[in-house]
Amino acid sequence: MKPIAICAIALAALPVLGAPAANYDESKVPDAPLPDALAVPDGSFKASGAIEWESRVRPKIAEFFESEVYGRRPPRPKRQIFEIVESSDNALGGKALRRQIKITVADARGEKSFIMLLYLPKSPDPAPVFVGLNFMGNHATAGDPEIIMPEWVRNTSLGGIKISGNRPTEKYRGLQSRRWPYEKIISRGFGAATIYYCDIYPDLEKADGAPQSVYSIFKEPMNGAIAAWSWGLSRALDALETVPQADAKRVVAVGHSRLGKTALHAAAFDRRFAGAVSNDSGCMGAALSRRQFGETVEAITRQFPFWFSPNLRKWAGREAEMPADQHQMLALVAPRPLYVASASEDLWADPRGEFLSLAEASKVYALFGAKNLPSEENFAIEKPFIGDVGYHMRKGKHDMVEYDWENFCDFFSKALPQTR
Ligand code: GTR
Repeated sequence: MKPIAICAIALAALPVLGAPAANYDESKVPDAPLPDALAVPDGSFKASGAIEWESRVRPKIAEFFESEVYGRRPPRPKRQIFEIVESSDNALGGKALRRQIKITVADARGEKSFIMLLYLPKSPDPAPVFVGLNFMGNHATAGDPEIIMPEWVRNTSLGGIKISGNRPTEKYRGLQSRRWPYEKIISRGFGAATIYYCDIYPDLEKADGAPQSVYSIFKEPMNGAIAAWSWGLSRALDALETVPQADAKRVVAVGHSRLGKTALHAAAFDRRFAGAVSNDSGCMGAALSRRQFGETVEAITRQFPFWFSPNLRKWAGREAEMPADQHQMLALVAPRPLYVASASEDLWADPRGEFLSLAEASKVYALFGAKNLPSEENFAIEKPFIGDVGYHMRKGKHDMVEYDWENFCDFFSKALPQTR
């Protein structure tokens, strides 16, 4: 394990100003017992079957995560319009259909629009679809010259190209295509859809983008970027429901890192999603907070307070007292197929904590009759576990690449119903 540890220190996100140094030493992980996956947060009731868990435990867990962690998810907007603004039946070298759908959402205080990019295989039956947000604009996900650029992008720097003045650039076209291997996904029989995350809630990182976010269309005050991004995935699903070649009953929410936290949240709070992939989602994603390994509640709420409910801050350093931990968040996806992926050098996201969390959440899957569930020996580099839930740890860094997608496709090809 030594080389991994050395790499992790180099790789770990820069120290968060004012936060204690991150722990990467397994022997220093606190010995804090996990809340029972089958029980309500105050432990006063434990489910002995799936129906009891659904009716009595699940709502209390969801309530905890809304009030103490992510904030309340915005409601469905009063009005929505879906317009195909660009389409081709001959995309990706003739192998795919491409649709670009403008989604307009409107509520009491105004409206906002954003574009969903969608590729679908050319198949006689409606295809299952992976839907996820992207970090750099739809045009950064593929070299395809037809992809419409967003109007506003966050100032950032990628591949030596610096964005300033929030203006998108052609130079970003395809720059993150390794994270979106569309041709591979299409060849496996899946569609893929994406929206630029800052179109939903600008992630200014050093300031709160709420005023320019979708929250501005609602009368009620709301906060928490992850809840807003997750709401954006639900709007993507609404749009997919209008596309005849997409099977809206087989849509899987997918995301990497902060957008992996988002994908998990979307599937947890919108049960129309047929499943979820949480890739390298770490702290307040798949990883167990009680381990305080890598990123902690203290670090994340100091650096990114506006991703969450302001209530989360009060749990900083008090993880062991939190009435629920992230395995219970994963369990909100049950019994739908769930895939957690880690990367061996991504210690900031705590791969072991992500794996153990899935193993604990599996107890809820077992209540629903699942038998093929992970155990300790499945925490191994590049030996994917494809059972009633899925897990792999890719060798390497914090990222989402073709290897990850191959395994997502393997898992969901088996786990989703074959046809609608
Ligand atoms: C990091 C943050 C992580 C993860 C990551 C990302 O700085 O600490 O929780 O979300 O950003 O989204 O890339």
